[in-house]
Amino acid sequence: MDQILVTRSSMPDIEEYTNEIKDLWDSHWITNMGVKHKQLQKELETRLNVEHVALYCNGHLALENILEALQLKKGGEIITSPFTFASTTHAIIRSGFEPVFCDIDPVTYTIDTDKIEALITDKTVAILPVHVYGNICNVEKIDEIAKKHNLKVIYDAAHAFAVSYKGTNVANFGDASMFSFHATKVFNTIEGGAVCYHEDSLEQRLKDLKNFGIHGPEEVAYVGGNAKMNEFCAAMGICNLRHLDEEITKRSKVVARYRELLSGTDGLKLCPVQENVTTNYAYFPVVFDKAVFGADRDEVFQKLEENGICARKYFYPITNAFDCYKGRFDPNDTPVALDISLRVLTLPLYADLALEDVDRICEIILNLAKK
Ligand code: T4K
Repeated sequence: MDQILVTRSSMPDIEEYTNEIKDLWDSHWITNMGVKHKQLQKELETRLNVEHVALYCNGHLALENILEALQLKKGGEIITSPFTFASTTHAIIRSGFEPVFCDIDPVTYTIDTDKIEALITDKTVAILPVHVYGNICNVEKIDEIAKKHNLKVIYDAAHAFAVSYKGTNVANFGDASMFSFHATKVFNTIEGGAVCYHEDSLEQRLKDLKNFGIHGPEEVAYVGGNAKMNEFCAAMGICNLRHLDEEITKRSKVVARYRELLSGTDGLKLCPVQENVTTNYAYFPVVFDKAVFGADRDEVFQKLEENGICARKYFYPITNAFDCYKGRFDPNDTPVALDISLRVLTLPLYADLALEDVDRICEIILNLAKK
């Protein structure tokens, strides 16, 4: 039996993709903001209904670039949560800021907005919340806190492409949002990412920063790197965008089946459906309580693996417990995040995951439950 991995990249038919890239053989223009790049950028601005989209070679560099472009005071503190992928915290530190870790809400696993204000000091320059698993942060409360304390808000929306709240696409919240278009995401450009933002003045700075800081033929304005999206990735994005709605519908069926089979099991917690949110069904996290369920996360992980099913411990360890930050942060400062990270497992989820496979995965899990 084939292995089932935590996810599988969505890809268009090969003919559709080869057709899309044919004209690149005529132009020989294969990177540095070519026609595909421009087309995808425009299509995303329309789709997300946002003023500006800047495309990147990946989400991580998109995040580093927006942190740089906002010209925040270097060395300043950025309030964020540790229950996320390595990228979020690394981007803050690599960009010359100090992360200040706020605990997470035990229901959505996003930043606990009741705990943000106590962490604000005269060094705080921004808040960087994560729409983790595509669960939307409390954007209204974050906006209120940011306005009151004059802070910038940059969302890590890596998981939240195509998600909307009260009819507004999430790309519109805060000063900027970063999306990942990595192969593992609901919408992929092979590797890729984007920053969505409102302020016109950021446009040129972001363009310069992702292209070595080059502002004109004879002017280098910033110490920039290279973070441009190439034409082959942009072409993949153009193709995948055509199928996005269909992809999300297929994912919704997989999630519905998981919910049908796992909901109501004692000691097994699923994320509730968020009110007023149109979701993208990006991840399916399950949190185990061994005392009630009968097995812990690691036992479930192991049993699935023995059956060729590779679930993942997203997000364990939490970023403030990483080896590379040993002694610098204390994961006990964020006890909810620490606890969830020890008990969570994200189950396989992708558009073409067969419902029979979902049944099998659930059966293996439920067989571990206390009888
Ligand atoms: N912020 C957050 C909150 C993020 O989650 C991420 C990325 C970022 C920022 C940074 O965005 P990017 O710079 O990556 O655009 C994966 C992804 O590499 C990473 O993009 C993602 N988050 C993270 C949550 O998951 P790994 O180390 O788990 O990847 P890997 O290679 O183990 O792949 C996972 C599964 O995906 C495989 O078992 C099979 C499937 N897969 C993988 C690849 C590479 C495919 O089907 N096709 C593929 O090409 O990090």
